[in-house]
Amino acid sequence: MKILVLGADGYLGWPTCMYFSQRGHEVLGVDNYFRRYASIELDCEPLMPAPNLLQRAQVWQELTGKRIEMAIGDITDYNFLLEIFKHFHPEAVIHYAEQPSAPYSMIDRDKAAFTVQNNLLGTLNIAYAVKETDPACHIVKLGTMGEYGTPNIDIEEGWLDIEHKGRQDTFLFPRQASSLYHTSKIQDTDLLWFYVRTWGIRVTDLMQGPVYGLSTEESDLDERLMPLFNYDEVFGTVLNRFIVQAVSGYPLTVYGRGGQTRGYLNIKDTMQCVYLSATQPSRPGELRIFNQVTETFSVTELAEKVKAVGDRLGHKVEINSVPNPRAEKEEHYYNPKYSGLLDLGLKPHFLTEDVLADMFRVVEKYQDRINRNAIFRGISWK
Ligand code: USQ
Repeated sequence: MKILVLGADGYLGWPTCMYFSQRGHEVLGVDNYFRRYASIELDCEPLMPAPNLLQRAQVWQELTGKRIEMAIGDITDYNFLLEIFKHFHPEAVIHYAEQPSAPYSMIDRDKAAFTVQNNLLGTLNIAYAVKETDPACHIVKLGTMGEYGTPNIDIEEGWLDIEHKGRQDTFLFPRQASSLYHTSKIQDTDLLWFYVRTWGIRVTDLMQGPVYGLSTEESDLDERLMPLFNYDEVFGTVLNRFIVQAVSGYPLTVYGRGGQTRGYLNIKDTMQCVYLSATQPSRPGELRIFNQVTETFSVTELAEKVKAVGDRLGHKVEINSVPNPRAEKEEHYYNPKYSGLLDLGLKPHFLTEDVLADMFRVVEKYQDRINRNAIFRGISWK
């Protein structure tokens, strides 16, 4: 298949390019380097040095003989994006090209405005480019479990059957996010749902939980192919942060009471989920939604797991409760359904002690590069 990966430079985008390329698909990656520039601006650069996209594609070609085409540009520029579609004729577009950080979206008005503009305009442009060039092209959008929030009922996969005054209908599951970033993801889901109903385009929305992990089968070939791995407060996800904190002797930053429960998955499973979705597309006129998680943990459970493995490996891991900078429930019911991707063929990699120990070993190699000032600054939701 011809696969267009938007947001190809990010933590998940580059591994996705390699994953499809390795399996014989033709890949074009696009990125505007937002994440790199923002990491420099906020002094929170990734743990491992990451060659730029053109360099990584070159390394990939030297090692595998497979070519990944790259284009550097901004998908909120419609003419740029349209030219990409006209040149490449993708059969599926994987949409990661969003500002992905909740704390970033809460820094100030300008960063909130950037998040809204980038995430909504980018998504709108993709819908238009698909309609104008090939309405059969399947959009696989990375959504987030955070769109649902933490409701006091089970979280279904995207849709909820409602009975009201004796009548029934099916609606998108109620959404109530707890950051401006997550709210922008609700809005881009709504944009795509509108165009699915109006133009009959085909969309899969992957409601993903926080991802952890440092490597995939493909990135293990050469350290220059590793994902852009952030461990800082802005761009790092919680488990990745805890491993880096443990290695650098920084007490693990459990926010508040630590009962916040989320659905997690290994980066290797993100690759599988996106691949399974792209190769088994939704129907024209269908918005298909999967909850992309493999198991649930509270923040305290994660911290305890990291401490157990870290202590065994000779780190003296402390767990610290810091006042929660976010506005979120710290104790709540959480029961998401996530059978759709398993039905498509997902084989989960669960969070075992061996998986944690492997993460420790990789981070230990780069411990001299850890910037302790980036770990916690307390970007407040208030
Ligand atoms: N947390 C801590 N300590 C930390 C960092 C986070 O206790 O040092 C807590 C947060 O308060 C939150 C939970 O851990 O309750 C998860 O936080 P996170 O920073 O790992 O994840 P989040 O901000 O929700 O965002 C990440 C990705 C985002 C994706 C989302 C999926 O950055 O792109 O959409 O995970 S989900 O969380 O299901 O919404």
